[in-house]
Amino acid sequence: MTETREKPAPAGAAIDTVDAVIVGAGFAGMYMLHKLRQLGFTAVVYDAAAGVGGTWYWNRYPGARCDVESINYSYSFDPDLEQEWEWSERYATQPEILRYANHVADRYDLRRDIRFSTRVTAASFDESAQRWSITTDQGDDVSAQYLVMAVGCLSTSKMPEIPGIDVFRGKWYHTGHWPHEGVDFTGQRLGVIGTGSSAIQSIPIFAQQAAHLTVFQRTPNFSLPAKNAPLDPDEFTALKARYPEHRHEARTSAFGVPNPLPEKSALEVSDAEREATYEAGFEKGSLVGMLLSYNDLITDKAANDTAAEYVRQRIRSIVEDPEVAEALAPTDHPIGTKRPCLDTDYYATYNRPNVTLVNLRKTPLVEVTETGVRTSEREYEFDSIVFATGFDAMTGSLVAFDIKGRDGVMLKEKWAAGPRTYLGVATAQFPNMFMITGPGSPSVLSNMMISIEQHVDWIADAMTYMREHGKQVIDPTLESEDEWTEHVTEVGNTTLYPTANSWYMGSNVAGKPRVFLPYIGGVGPYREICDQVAEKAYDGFDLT
Ligand code: N01
Repeated sequence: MTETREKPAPAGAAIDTVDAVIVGAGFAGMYMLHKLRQLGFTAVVYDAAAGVGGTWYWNRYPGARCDVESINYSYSFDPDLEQEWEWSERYATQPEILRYANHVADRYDLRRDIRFSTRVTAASFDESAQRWSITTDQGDDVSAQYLVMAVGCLSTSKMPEIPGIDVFRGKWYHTGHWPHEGVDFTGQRLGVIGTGSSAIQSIPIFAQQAAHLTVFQRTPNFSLPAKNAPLDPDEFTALKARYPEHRHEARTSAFGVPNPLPEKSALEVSDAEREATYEAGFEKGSLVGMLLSYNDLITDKAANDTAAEYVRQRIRSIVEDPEVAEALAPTDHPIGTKRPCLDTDYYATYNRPNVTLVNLRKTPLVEVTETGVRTSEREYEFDSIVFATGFDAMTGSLVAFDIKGRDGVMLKEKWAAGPRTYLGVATAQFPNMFMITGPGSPSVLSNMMISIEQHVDWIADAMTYMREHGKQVIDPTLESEDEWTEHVTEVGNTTLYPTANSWYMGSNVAGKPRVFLPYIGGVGPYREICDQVAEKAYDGFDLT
């Protein structure tokens, strides 16, 4: 017997046996559930949130929006869904994206198989039954043939490693867990720690509310103007007419959005030509557009320097105080090697009289106090503090609860020196466990929607193959895992990414091994590799 065909339980009812347990009800988990249902598999989804949407459920800070264009950041699996949904802006806001996630949940009646407000607490592979046992904090104890981790790449938030947060008498917030009712900082003295994407999006709005805003910056980040605007309905209609081609271009591209690959090096053109190219890229409001201005921006430091300097000049031209401008202009990492941002009025915000930038490179943070924050230089008093300090990216949520594979091996122990995966979708000794956009796959270096759909389809195909071929267990070989893990590192080392201290490298989390986590071989080539593995009867996996 290779499959179970139980009927899905009615909403809220206890379930004890399914084909698949899916952890996470974000875009990955939602599509996985839909796909498995279509194929006649039974599945249940668990999510700690009270609703669907994953990252878009939690990250409700003011200004949160996607920096992949709306026309690309949506599902492509159903042409009817594609045609009926209308995006209002070039870059959709968090509320609009969450509405979309809820629309999808309603449209495909997904909620009846999702257990909300339920956190998975442990999963272990039972060798005798050849199945996973999964427990939750709500008392569920489920047996599943497959465990699908749809936990998201940026979902385990991270606080700064400074003492005193518990003694602060004002209010504090993390951008990744924003209160649903919103927060109004009007009239307040507000401190923000961090200058990554979440901070860069929210700071201009905080500055409009707060009596005074103090931003604590450790590393300046490159940011380009988003040039956000309402979507032109005629243009969107025209795109809808060619959505299949558009999606095909995205699936075969480098980063999961249609963009021609550049042929020229930044170093082979005249200064004037290069300047004009960067200006066009900068004015376009597209990260991929800017980073794909030339073919060597992420591989050659001298080429990268030309783009980085262009952006630094633009920062200097916006920020009036030269000392503040210098502090905001990143010089410690090549552009693109820490996740760059798209913003609306970020740099101009530092021209406001009610905004102060504190350069933590000169005066490091010492502690949070009862009344604010103390640096090596002085104390700052606040009514509220916002921690925009990011996430334990890519692996944090995969090791957040105990996952025990064959011979009692724990995933967090196996990955103590860094994640080891085959194709970023599976890891040896954890049979029948799949990861959607796991480490070692393009994931965060791509349009997540494209990568999610690719993994879900691939996993569903693998499960169907297993069912059709009377197989019970699929497990990558150690050899294929070693080869892939080495390949991910090798390709990463051909780029400038490893030269930066970034969450791509795990270096934002104390004690985390320094390993390049995503796969930079390109979305299109990666898809081909995965397809070839499937075509060769899941080459590199043991199927029993
Ligand atoms: O987090 P981050 P984020 N003392 O890790 C600082 C995606 N995203 O939530 O760089 C002082 O980027 C830290 O400083 P440093 C996107 O992929 C997408 O902003 O480590 N500072 C950094 O400045 C993004 O990259 C969207 O020196 C400390 C900041 O906190 C990812 O999520 C929107 C510190 C953390 O920045 C994460 O973004 C938002 C300390 N002890 C997010 N610890 C869009 O689609 C940390 N910091 C637009």
